[in-house]
Amino acid sequence: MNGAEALLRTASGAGVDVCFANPGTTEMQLVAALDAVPGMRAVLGLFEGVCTGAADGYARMLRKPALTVLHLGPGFANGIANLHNARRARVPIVNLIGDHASWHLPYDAPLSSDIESLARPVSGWLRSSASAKELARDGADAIRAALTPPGQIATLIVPQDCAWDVAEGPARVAPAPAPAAVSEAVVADVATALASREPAVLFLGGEALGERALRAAERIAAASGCRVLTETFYTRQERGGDLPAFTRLPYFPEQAREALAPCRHLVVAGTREPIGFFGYPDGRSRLAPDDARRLVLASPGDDVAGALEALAERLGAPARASVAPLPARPARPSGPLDPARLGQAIAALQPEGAIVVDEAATSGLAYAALSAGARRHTALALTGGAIGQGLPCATGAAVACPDRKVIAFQADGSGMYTAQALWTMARESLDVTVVICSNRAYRILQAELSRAGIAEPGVNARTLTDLSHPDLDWVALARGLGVPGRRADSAEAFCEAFERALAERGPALIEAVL
Ligand SMILES: Cc1ncc(C[n+]2csc(CCOP(=O)(O)OP(=O)(O)O)c2C)c(N)n1
Repeated sequence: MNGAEALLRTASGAGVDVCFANPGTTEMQLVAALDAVPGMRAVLGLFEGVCTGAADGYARMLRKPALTVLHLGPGFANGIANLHNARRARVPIVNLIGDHASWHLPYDAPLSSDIESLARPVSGWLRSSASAKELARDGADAIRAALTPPGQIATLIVPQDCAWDVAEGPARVAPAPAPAAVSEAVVADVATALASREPAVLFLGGEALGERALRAAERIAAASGCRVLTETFYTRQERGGDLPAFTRLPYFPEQAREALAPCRHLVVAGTREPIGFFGYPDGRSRLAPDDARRLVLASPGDDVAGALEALAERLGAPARASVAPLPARPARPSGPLDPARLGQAIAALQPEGAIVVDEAATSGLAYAALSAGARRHTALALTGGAIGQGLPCATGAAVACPDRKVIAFQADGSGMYTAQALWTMARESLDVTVVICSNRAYRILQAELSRAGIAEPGVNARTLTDLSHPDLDWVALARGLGVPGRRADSAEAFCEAFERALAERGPALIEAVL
């Protein structure tokens, strides 16, 4: 057996059996090994950002890594933006990057580059393999590193001679550590602060947005009177049905500061304290009042749900509490299509158990609130702000969960970064309904121009924020990539097209003209 096969047998033995790939000559032994190892599923992405974004979506749903196989420095570089998002999402991914044979490297062949320098900023664990005999062990270490709570990106550079030389066989992956238990002292400290009944906010993110944690948070709110706010751009949130509907922290800093005040105690669980997405000339970064006391109940990598439950117990909370009535499912809308009606339609019609990937940007604001009243679903958001994540993430989520409907709620500008994902959806018959918010603009940037005081943007500023001339034809683009598409320009037409897409299996796209 060669090194490549030993590596992939190691992965398969650890249950890592999906590979999102865009290979080249340096990865040919890895490609061949994908067939030598039974049960491996290779999925081709036509751009590396599709592979890395798909690995992110897959990991969010299954909490285990997929492999990516990427070609040298340039191929990896094409995948970095979505690895940035995945790093922010704290998900496990194992990247395998082929490199030239070790003896070929000194000659600086055309595709040679400093792969380690490219990989380091997005990799929690990084290694270049030294020999075929060590490759399987390196792979096992990479998988364990990826699965170390809360989850991280592990990147293994595979010089081609390591892949083709003879190896000894697969290695065993040591179990990753469990999430760390939060100490009673921390729980007691937070309980004392909340019991003071001074204005307090419980800020939930990361693993605190799962069902157990959300129900515990509701009990804490009932017992202490604190307010609960959730992260703006979460990795994964369970929503709808009978789950508590907490307010999401607004994106713009003025609104976020208003939502957080008044607040004497800021208790953070599963994430970090909220920080503005950007700095503005006012020089402020933090969103909670400066004089609020910061308390970290549980950090990423801790047993977040366990900590919230312990806090609820400590506060003597009732076993089941409800602090606000459950929002009603919105009615099916009618009339001209706009972001509000679009959000209403999706929230009204989305099926039980859907996975909703939200990269709808400004068109998704209404939906973000209304979806609290939708049927029970799992929502995935853009964690790192690097746009072009939605369609790949939906692809990976659909590979991970073939029995659940995936809805890719997608802004048009962001969608164009990685539109190639549609082809992978078609080829793999993935059950994804793609809704394109066709506002034909980089609307958020137009809003930012006006926030910067530019009331009348000049011709260049207009050019750089407008997507018309020519209008993108998403139905034609989808058809060209193998996905049937329809265009809707009224709420009625959208609802009809959406229901039809939901009723069928396989990918479908609706261009919602806004
Ligand atoms: C990789 C990357 N490139 C550029 C940007 C800057 N950027 C932020 S939002 C945006 C445009 C978003 O437009 P669209 O997706 O159509 O959503 P809309 O604002 O119209 O709702 C751009 C270019 C970014 N965030 N990430």
